[in-house]
Amino acid sequence: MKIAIVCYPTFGGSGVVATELGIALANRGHEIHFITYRQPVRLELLSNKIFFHEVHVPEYPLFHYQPYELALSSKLVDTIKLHKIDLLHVHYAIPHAYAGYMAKKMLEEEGIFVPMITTLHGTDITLVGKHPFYKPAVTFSINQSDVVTSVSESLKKGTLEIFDIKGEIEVIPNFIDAKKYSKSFTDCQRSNMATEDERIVTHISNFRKVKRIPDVIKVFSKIQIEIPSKLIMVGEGPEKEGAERLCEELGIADKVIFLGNSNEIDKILCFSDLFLLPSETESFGLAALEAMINKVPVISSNAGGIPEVNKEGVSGFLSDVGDIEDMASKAITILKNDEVLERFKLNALNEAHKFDIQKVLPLYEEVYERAFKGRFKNV
Ligand code: GMT
Repeated sequence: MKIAIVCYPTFGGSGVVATELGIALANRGHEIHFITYRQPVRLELLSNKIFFHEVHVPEYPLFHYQPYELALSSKLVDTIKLHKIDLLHVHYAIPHAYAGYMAKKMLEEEGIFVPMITTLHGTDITLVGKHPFYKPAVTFSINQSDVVTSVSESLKKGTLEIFDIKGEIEVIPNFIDAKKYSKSFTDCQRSNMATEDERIVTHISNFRKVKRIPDVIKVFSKIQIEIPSKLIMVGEGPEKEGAERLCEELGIADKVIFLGNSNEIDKILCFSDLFLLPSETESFGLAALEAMINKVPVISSNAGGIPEVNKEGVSGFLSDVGDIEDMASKAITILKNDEVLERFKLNALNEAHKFDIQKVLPLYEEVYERAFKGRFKNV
């Protein structure tokens, strides 16, 4: 099949999922066309099966806001016609499903019928999409999609509660390519980060409010009193400066390393002993799954879809949002004993395997085939 994928090209989970999905589909023989405003961060290799089409928005001084949706829908129309695309898969409802719908309608005028699959990722629903300024347009574009998928049961439930959805929402969980992790890194360079006797605790995110960055710091602050350890903070975002200040205030600045954005997540996770994800909400928690496939147990909140990924007492522990005491004491339980840590590490790996791409990819392929066969349905 020839599939156009629309996504955000940034470090966020939805862009990562879309990119990894496209690469995996190309490996199965599909022709994949990524359409977005910059080459996606995890899309290193283009091939004869993977193409990237950049959306340009020419600046015009009259416009207070440059019309990205307009440029995207035009680019979709041109690319779909030029490359004879069979199917459009948009990741993140805003504004991709909206632009996709416009492209579909323009193409229909020319007798071209392209089904649209919309995958909901979380913040497009739980944070941004439900805002009254966006809600009617988001409801409309979800309802106009030929197939709607959600990355967790929790997000499906939330979407049905917030929006007036007419059709089905199918849950297809996020995934990980387990094969990529079967060989372990030999150049972990753990010694650059911590001494032999120290544990390494890691957090990776976009440092937005929803990630509860101060909780990460406070939990670590309690851990390091009991257990010699370092905290590695990976990512960039609005909460980063405050986090650096909090480390100074708590007197732990020498134990916390802020690395910024990284393309070497796996190398960092390779020498990590524990992952912290105390988020206010998380539709899935891809970062937790990436930790787990690298044999890193997870201490998380029990919000949203996280319990579908991190299993209580198996791959780690879950606490109520904001319960710093509980998160710290559970973290210490895992970290204080080598055997316990090793058991949690193996469990984390085993749980992560349940989300192997080999299991999840056929679910998307089945959806594509169904949408393609029924492509005249919504005309
Ligand atoms: O977590 C973020 O702020 C980034 C966001 C995104 O849109 O990329 O992540 C969302 O989608 C990921 C991939 O499906 C999920 O793993 C994250 O849980 C979800 N984030 C939230 O729901 C807050």
